[in-house]
Amino acid sequence: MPSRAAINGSRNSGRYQWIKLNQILLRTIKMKKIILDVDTGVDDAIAIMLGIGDPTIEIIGITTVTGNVGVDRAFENSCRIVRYFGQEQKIPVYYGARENLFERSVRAFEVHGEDGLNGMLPDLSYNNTKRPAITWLIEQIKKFPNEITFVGTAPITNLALAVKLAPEIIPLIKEVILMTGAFEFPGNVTSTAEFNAYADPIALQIILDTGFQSLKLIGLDVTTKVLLSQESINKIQDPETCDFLLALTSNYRKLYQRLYNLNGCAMHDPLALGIAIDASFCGFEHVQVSMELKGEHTYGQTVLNRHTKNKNALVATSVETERVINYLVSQLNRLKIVKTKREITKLH
Ligand SMILES: [Ca+2]
Repeated sequence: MPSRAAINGSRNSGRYQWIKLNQILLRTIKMKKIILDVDTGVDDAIAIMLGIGDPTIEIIGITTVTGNVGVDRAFENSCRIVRYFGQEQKIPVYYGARENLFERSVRAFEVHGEDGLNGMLPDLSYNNTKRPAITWLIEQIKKFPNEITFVGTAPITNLALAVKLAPEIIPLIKEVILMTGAFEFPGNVTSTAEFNAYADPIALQIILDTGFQSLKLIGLDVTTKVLLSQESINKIQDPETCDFLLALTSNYRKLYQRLYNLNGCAMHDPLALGIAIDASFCGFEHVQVSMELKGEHTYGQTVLNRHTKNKNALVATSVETERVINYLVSQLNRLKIVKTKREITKLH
């Protein structure tokens, strides 16, 4: 008869092997390499958090651009979020285009606050090196041909510049997924234009003309249906992460309540990253999309055409709202805030 120690040893060894097997499986599954292109306001920050939380993807880097806020702030905010969750050694942040290709300046301070994160992270001076985003982007796409999914949740200036500078990368990108556009839904900057499309419609037209292997557009038609409510955030078990998310989204949720009488704020950017992980969250239609670049009242509109053979994009037309929110909350539940004492002092 084997001794208790031997049985325990055998159990422990079995458990150890099970954990090892899971780790190996996870590494095998975690093959999806993602570059996240952001203009970090509130929902970009939550997309970054989702990317950190989901163990099945690898965010190989974050590129930043002027959009909701200027690129300096977008860069700083992204660095802070990555650092706040202890990922600064794993997820590098790069500094992208200061100017959009279109000269009209548009920001989203009403939604995201002057600093993009509604004053939620302390104003610490980090020694973040401002490594250039566009050259890094080109290098990575060449280094990992047909492996990289590019997820853009901002005006698409960085990728447009990259494909103009190095068109040889175009067939090497596995997939491009963009939070952009309002197709059969009103705009959120003008009555017809969505923010990311409006902020740089010339860049978006370049992307639409490029001919990627796969281009998915996740517009307001679906993102406005995915609402993160206080009740959903309260399901997050780690009290610090829960409090952080409640505070981060507070103004944003109030704005949705005031403007639209809705309980919860739209998860535009997390949905785009979610599609990179599980495309079945949305239904898609293969269509042609063109940018309105001349209209006095319709500038920046994403114009959808079903009546042509020249299709250039898959546009999201439906979304499984509850499944997306459950997924988002489950991944955010994995997060743990990592702070230094100095940061805690500054927060209070
Ligand atoms: Ca964004």
